[in-house]
Amino acid sequence: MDELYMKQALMLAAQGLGRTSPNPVVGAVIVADGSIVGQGWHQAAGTPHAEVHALAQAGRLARNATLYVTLEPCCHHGRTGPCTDAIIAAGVKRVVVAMTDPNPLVRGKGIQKLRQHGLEVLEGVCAAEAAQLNEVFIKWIATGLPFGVLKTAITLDGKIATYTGHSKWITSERSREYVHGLRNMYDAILVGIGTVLADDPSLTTRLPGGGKNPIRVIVDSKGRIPLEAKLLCDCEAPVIIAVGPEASAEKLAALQAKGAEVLTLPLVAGRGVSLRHLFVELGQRNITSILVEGGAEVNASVLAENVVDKVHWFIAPKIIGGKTAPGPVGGLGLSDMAQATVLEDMQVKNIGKDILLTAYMQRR
Ligand code: AOF
Ligand code: ZN
Repeated sequence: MDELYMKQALMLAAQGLGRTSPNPVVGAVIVADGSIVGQGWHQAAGTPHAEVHALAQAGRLARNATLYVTLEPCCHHGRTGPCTDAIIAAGVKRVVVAMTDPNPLVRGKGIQKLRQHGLEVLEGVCAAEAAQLNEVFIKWIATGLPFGVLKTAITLDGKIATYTGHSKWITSERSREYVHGLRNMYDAILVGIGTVLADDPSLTTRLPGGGKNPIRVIVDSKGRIPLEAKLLCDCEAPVIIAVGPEASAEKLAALQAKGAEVLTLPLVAGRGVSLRHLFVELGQRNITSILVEGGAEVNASVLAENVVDKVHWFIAPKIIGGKTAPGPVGGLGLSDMAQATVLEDMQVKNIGKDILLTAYMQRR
C-alpha cells in the first residue's frame, strides 16, 4: 500500500513540472483509516509546499494519519515556513518519504526532526522515480549548475541540414510540438549566434494550450547579433547574450538598451566563450535547467565543456546525403574513439513518423 499511495503522490508532484523553479516538484497524500483524506502538490516557488496543501484539505482527519510525500519535508524557514512543524502540529503519526531533500538547508534534518517528535518515518519508497522526477532540482541544488539538456534533430544519415544549409524541416510536426513541450518545461533555452543569423528564431513556446516561454540565452562571442533580431524586439521573454571580451562596448550598450542582459565571459581556446562559465552564471541567477538547441558549434562546446546531463535526439526517416552537409556536433571532433562521449539509460520512443532517443551522460 505504501508504494501505491507514493505513486499517487508522485503523480501529483508531476503536475508541478516546469512550474516550480527553482524549487523541486513535490506531491503529498494523507491517508487515514485506509482512505485518502488530503492531497496536494507544490505549484510554484513562493507558494505553499505540497504538505501544507494536503494538511489543509485533511483538516482534523490528519491526526494519527499517514503522510506520503515525494521529498523529505523541509525544516527551514524559506519563502514559506517549515513543513515539519505543520506536520507535527497536525498530529500526523507516520510519514513515508520517497527521498531526502538534497538542499543543504534540509538534507536529512527534516526527517530527524520528525523522528525526534515521535513520528514514525519510513524512507526510500519509490526513491528512483522520485529522483528522476526532480532530476533538474537535484543537479542544480547540489552543484549550482543548471541541468543541461541537449536537443537535436537529425536525418537518418546524421545530418541537421542539406549542403546548402536548408533545414526546414527535418522532423515531423508532432516532433516539433514535442520540442515546444520541452521549452515549456525548462527554465532557459540556449542557441548560438549562427542559429540567430540563419533563422531569426523567436525561441518561444508555441503549444495549442499556451505555455511558459523559456529565458532566451544566445552565445554570441563577438557580439554580432543584429539589433533587429526578432527575439530582441518581441518582449516575449527575457534575453541574455553571452559575449566575449572582444565584443564592442557600443554594441553591448545598444543590446542593454533593448532590454537584454549582457554577460561578458572568458574565451576557451579554439572556441567561443566558455559555456561552463555561462552555466555557472545562469545557475547563480536561479536558472535550474537549460535546453540547448544548437547549432553544431554550440552542441560541440556544451559536450566538450561537460555541461550536458541529458539528450533528446530526434531521428527523422529522411536521407539527404552530402559530404559537406553538417551533422549535429561540430568542432574539431575527436581523434580517438576512447575519448567519445558515452551515454546510458537510453530510451526509444516513436513520435509521429520520427524516433526520439532520450539518454543521460554516463555517470563516472
Ligand atoms: C517541501 N515541500 O512542496 C517543497 C519543498 O523558499 P521555500 O520556503 O519554498 O523553500 C524552498 C526549499 O524547500 C527548496 O529548495 C526545497 O529544499 C524545499 N522544497 N519542500 O517539504 C515542498 N517545494
Ligand atoms: Zn516544506
